[in-house]
Amino acid sequence: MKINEKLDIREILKDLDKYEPRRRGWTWRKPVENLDMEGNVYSDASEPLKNSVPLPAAKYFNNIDPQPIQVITSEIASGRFEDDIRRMRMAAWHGADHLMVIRTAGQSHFDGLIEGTPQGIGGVAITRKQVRAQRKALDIIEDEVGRPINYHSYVSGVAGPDIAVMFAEEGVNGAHQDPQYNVLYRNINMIRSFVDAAESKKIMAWGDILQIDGAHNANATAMVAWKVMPELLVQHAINSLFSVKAGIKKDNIALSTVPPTAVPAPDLKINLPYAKALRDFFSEYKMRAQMNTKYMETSTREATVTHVLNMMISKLTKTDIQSTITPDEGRNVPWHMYNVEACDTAKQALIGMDGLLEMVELKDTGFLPKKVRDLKERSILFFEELLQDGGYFQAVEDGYFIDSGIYPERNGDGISREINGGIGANTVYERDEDYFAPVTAHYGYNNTKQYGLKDGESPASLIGGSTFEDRSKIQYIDELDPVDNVNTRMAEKEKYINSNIVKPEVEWLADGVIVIDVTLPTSVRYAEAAALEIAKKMNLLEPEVIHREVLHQAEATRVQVKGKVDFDINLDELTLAEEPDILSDKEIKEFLEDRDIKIVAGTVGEDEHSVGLREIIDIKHGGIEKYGIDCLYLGTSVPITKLVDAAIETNADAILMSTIISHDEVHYKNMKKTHEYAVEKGVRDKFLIIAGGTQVTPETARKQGVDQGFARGTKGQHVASFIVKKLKEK
Ligand code: Z97
Repeated sequence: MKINEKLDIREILKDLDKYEPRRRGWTWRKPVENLDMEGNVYSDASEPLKNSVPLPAAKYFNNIDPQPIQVITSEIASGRFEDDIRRMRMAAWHGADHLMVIRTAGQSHFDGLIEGTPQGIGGVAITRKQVRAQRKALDIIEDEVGRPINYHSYVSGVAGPDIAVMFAEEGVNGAHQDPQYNVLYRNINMIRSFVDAAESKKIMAWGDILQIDGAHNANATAMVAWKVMPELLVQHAINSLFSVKAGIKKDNIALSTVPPTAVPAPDLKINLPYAKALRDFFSEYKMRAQMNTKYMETSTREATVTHVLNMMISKLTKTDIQSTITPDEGRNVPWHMYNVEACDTAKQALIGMDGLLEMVELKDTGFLPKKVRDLKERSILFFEELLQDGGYFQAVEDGYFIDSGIYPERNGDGISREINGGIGANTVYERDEDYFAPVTAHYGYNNTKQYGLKDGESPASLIGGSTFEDRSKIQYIDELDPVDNVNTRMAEKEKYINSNIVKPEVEWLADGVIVIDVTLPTSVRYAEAAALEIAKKMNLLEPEVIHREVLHQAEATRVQVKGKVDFDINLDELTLAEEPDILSDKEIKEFLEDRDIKIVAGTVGEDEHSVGLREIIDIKHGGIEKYGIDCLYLGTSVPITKLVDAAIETNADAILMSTIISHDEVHYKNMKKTHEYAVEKGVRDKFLIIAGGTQVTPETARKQGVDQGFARGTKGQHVASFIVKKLKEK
């Protein structure tokens, strides 16, 4: 794969029936002690990437891209897996190594594995084809960035064990699995859910799949999210220990933690003690932190601040996986740019807090430990009461969970499910005497001894291996739906695939969506209506307001509108602006290090506009002084003869002449005169003549005999690069 080429989705789909995942299991980042990047030493960094997109400010640091120690998650599931693959590549380049595929359709609603790749409504269902295509694409992407990428999805619903098997077969590396999720949020029968979970977890243990629980859903569902803190500890405990008993190693059990509140509440005062209590109780397990979607609105700014505050807590309590939720969750529009921004936010914040725990520590007296203890006590009492009252199933039936009172207070509004009710009720049967399950990973009794299985042998050996050992037994079904499948979807987009015809996109190739940002001097309701009218006048199709922000209720409102354009752009018909030919600061400095370079400079003719030239020179504005170039500034309205004579006298390497005034082409005439005077003096080859000004066209300047012309927007780096290049040529 060449880094400057697009992923060829058709190539990925080719021979998918023969694809085999190259590894099983979860991968953590590799820490590097005292990683040194350009003299910056990191305490909590992991191995750098082979290829990546560094943060914007990295250009001042020779483009270093330090990677934090935490795994970074991005959720990508726009509903079209072929486009999601492209976004996964973008996210990986921005530092994500845990890519989650979650469907808005609700996988739990399906009672079996689905074949083919139906797009579905508001999301795709999990299918073998889609999982295989994405894992195969991630193999390519992980080679490209030089770090393993964990692929993740969800094991839930009555098809949970089937999905777990498929995930183990297909090399899925992480999955949510928590029977409490089925029970509380999907009303699936609790007995069935726990039996299925035992089986699923056993399979996940075989597949070395990292498991994330579902406790965080209580934060998003509860009326008052912070009040469920004590029961969250209980939910985590139930699932974690269940997983251990089913055979998952603790290193592969991650708690799904979510800060229970957000600003305007006093964020850290509530969220930090909670995170600390979790860390104390579950010190042997991994923590995965995610933002609280309940408090996520459409403001990217607000979501970003919440994300950063949350990461401060992650850092203080040593979270292992940092998830990035984007404001998309607030408006339900997953877009490329928000995934990428959220990955960058995580990377920037975590690297920014590198070494924090070497400098500060959490206090062990006062408010924090008091709060931590209070939470722990409440959760223990919750658990004890649950046991006294007949155990977990009874407690759920009695509405213990997702109650809006902070335990021991109860408001009687918890979610209640009947022990014998819900989807899949009464579908659990005792195993028969001669029950026989010759499969590799199986929970409980499978009666293989009577068929001659010896201790330590895989039960599947009795049938020559199950699909885990013998992949030829896997049934791969490509597409069942002749209308809604990846081939028809791609055929519709043919014109845009690997072609020079482009159209804007936010989530799907050529979806045509763009966003306009409008500020109007009026109140919200009028601003909203006016913004839509503006979008229509701009010929945007299907305009829709996606964000509004009061700047002042009478003075102004900011509105974001999304809409579609229905035209294409042909890249072959574009004229590209000349690219400035610049060297990096490091290259310039290295070249100039042992050389004494001098320039003389002045505005010429009768031109008193000195600001532009001063900024090219001045160190404060990033001018050429910063590279150690000796600058002799002769002032304004300098005669050109004086400039040349000074250059001769000081043995300068270049003249920098500047003019803004351009009436009667005086700026070009002065360039010509300078060149000719230097020729007349026999010194033209002794120094460069560089001319700048707002009205200068480089090409026309060169025609006057000077070495180069620089126009509006020129920075010291451009001029220094030019000087260095010319000196190198010499
Ligand atoms: C996250 N943003 O990253 P269905 N099992 C568990 C879950 O938490 C979920 C499902 C299954 C969130 C993901 C919420 N979690 C969103 C423990 C979903 C999904 O496809 O909705 O039926 O199941 O954790």
